[in-house]
Amino acid sequence: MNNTVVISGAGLWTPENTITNEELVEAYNQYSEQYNRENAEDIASGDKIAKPLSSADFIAKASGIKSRFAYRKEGILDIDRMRPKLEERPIDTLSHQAEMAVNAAKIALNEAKKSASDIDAVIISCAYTQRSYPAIAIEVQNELGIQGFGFDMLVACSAATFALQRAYEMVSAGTAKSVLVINPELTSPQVNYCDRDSHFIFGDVSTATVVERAETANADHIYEILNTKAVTSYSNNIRSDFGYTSRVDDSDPFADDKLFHQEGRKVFKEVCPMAAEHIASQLASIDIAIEGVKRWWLHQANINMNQLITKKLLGRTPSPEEAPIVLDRYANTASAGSLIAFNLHHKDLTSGDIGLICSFGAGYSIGSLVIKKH
Ligand code: CO8
Repeated sequence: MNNTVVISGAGLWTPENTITNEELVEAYNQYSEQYNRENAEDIASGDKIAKPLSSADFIAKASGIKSRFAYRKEGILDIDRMRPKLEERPIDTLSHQAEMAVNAAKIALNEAKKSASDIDAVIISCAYTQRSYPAIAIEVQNELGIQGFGFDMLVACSAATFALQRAYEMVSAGTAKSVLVINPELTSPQVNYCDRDSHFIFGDVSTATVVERAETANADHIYEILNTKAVTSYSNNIRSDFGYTSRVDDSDPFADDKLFHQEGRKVFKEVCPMAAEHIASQLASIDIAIEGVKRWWLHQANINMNQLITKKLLGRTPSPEEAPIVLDRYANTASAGSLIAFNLHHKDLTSGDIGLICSFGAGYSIGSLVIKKH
């Protein structure tokens, strides 16, 4: 039996609302100036630290981010709120994250020329899920009318690649015939819009991918999964500590450490060499030369990181066609970044072309798949 496993459909759902650096910085700076005025005495006595001002130019230069999408814009730019306003939905209504997931899933199913009856497993994989149970995947499975099973998994920035690897293994082993992997990245609720160093980093988006056997695939664009590789290495440099015990550990469940926070410089320095080494050893293990990779769909956290990693690998700066960047419009979308790049930049490849999907981030975690166009 032919055991070849393929990616046969990809979907990208983008929220309608955009927030530019300028809009975000204006709100943050107004908030900070108000904070500094209101806390002038404590700041003067050293009891509190003044909030530094942010700059749209700094953000674009340091990260490559110019704008981001928000599932809900209301509240984010309100200096008396500084967080999105998400209405609570009744339990008989599709949850926000399931809605994002379904939107991307329908596009991926259409691209794969599949219907619900062709799929028998759903994985929701992302940086946060809206609740613990019932799994968002089971809600999505129900909404789409899929038989079989679904489960949620969390691996921060590597959630998408790690889930694709699990899908590959399930299809390969025969425990599922076709798997829908969905990444509804609703990051904005965990962004600290009052923190100058991180208020600009994230955006919301949803991506979806169909993984199945080559023999059942009939899409226009089919990619054989040649190899998968994952590694994790514990680090406290990127953390988000809100969890189900926040209610009982007698700390402030809304304190800064409960939101996304990081040592950005350390992450940059430590993750870039890890990612370059990971990719080089993966390609070497399957006898593919670095220059044999036609397209690099890399994680989208910081443009300078991507340039450093690809330069380490190629010995030169890749062209935008070779290593597409979507950060300028989408910002960092946690695990979805490499798949946004894939969604927007794969249809021009021709039969035999090789590409690499790779994520890197919190954990630390790195996940990658080498694929070949049929
Ligand atoms: N405006 C103006 N100035 C600023 C700003 C700002 N917004 N921010 C910092 N500065 C200042 C600093 O204070 C500093 O000033 P000084 O030199 O006087 O001390 C100067 O600019 C330089 O600051 P940094 O050294 O911090 O700036 P960097 O050049 O390192 O850029 C970055 C900061 C962009 C954050 C960069 O370090 C970076 O991108 N690092 C990589 C981080 C990364 O990839 N992290 C991964 C996070 S994502 C992930 O893993 C998934 C998590 C799950 C999703 C969570 C969703 C909420």
